[in-house]
Parts: sequence; C-alpha cells; structure tokens
Amino acid sequence: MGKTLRNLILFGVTTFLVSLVRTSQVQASKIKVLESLPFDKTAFTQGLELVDPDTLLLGTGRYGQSRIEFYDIKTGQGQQRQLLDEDYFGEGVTVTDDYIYQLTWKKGIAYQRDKESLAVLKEISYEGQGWSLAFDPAQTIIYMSNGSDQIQVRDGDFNLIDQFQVTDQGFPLEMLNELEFANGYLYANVWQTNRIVVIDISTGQVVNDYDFTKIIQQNFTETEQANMDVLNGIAHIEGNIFYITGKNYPKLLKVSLD
Ligand code: DDQ
Ligand code: CA
Repeated sequence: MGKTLRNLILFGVTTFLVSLVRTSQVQASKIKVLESLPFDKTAFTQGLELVDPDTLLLGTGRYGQSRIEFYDIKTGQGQQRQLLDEDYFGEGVTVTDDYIYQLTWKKGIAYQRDKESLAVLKEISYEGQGWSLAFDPAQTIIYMSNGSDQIQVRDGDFNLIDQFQVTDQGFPLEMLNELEFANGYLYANVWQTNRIVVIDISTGQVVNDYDFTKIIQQNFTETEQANMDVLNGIAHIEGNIFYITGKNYPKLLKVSLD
C-alpha cells in the first residue's frame, strides 16, 4: 500500500473518530420541553427573570414600546408596568438584593428601580451599549453583556469592578444577549442564533451549548415563526429547569436543560 494512500485512510479514520466524539458532546446537551404556555407576543423581550413561581420580571425593547413589568404567567397580565420615554430602547433587567436594574441599548443609562413599585430611584451612567443583566446572589455581583465578547462585572451599586472575555473553543464569542445566572454558571443567548451557551465564570469558557432550532420548529407553527424575532429570554426556575422565550414569541417554554 502506498504511503499516500495509507495517510489518506489514517486521516479519514481520525476525522471520523473526532466527529463521533464531537457528536456525543453535542448530544449530551439535551433540551426537554416540559410545558408550553401562552406568552405576550407584543413583548420584544430583552430581560427575563423569575421573581416568584407565578411572576416574571419582564423588560422589553423597541423605541416607543419599551417597558418593564411584573408579568403574571397564569393570567398574562402585566403589573406595575412602567413605560420608557420613546427615545429609550429598553434592554436587560435583573433583581438584586436591594434594587431592580434595567439597561437601555445605546443611551448609556441604567435605571435603578424600586423592587415593589418599579419606580425609578436613580439613573446610572455607563460606557458603551447595554444588552443584558444577571445577578449572582452569592457574590452579590451583577453580570452585564454589551454586544461584545466581554462580560462586565458590577457591584450592587452598579460600579464596574471587573470584566472577562467569553471564549468558545478558544475563540472570542461576541453578541452575548439575554443572560441568566444559575447553578454557579452564566447562561447566555447568542444574538441572531438559536443558541444558549453556558459560561464558566471563572474561566470565561463556554462549557455547554444548547441549540433550540428543533425545539422552535416543533413548538411553534410556521405562521408563528414568521412573526417571531430571535430567541432571547432565560429565567431560572430551579435545578436545571428554566423558562425560555424570545422577542415577540407567543409562547413561554418550560424546559429542562441537561
Ligand atoms: N439588542 O437586543 C441586540 C441589544 C438590540 C436589538 C435591536 C434590534 C432591533 C432593531 C430596531 C432598531 C431601530 C432603530
Ligand atoms: Ca434572564
């Protein structure tokens, strides 16, 4: 057998084995839909967090339609709704020990809000864009995404204290959108994709990756899909169970992520 042929065969076998390992890694990230609930399709969802078993804190975007409210999962009603001025595009929201924060996309302003009434207590300036927020109660820090591959780390008063890069298989991963802190990891939607990645906060590395493409095809009609924007919205319930939705999604999916 010629050397070239032998090398070719070796290459082929190795490639096949590597692809097998890759596939098994991907298959390890299983998504199971436990429940499909109706959701407010007028919400251009930019921030989502569970505040009690029946209530989500919901922040929405688009100029002239941006709001924040407590969304009642059972009735679909928004409570304590606060509208943003029409030239402010609402982004991520999170609940901390003392406040609720809401970002704006390009105005460099975060609203510090009362945890009950959602009334603005203070406006806080920051550099760059605002995309999403998530609170880590153990460390009492806020994670903030801004469209780049960097995650900013802020204290309870919104002061920037650190930042780290997110990498996926060694490459910087940008466009990190709606965030969720759960089980010691940071979950993030990747803008314009059906992916949710799981980030190790100590290394910035993506350690798990969930592809919602099939889930979307199976749980939404073609007409619904045509009227939806991107997947965006992760709210932790408990353990490995989450509510997932997207911008102008007519449904809220309760899923388990293995
Ligand atoms: N972001 O969520 C990725 C941070 C921003 C999305 C904005 C997409 C809507 C564009 C409409 C802009 C109108 C000027
Ligand atoms: Ca969230």
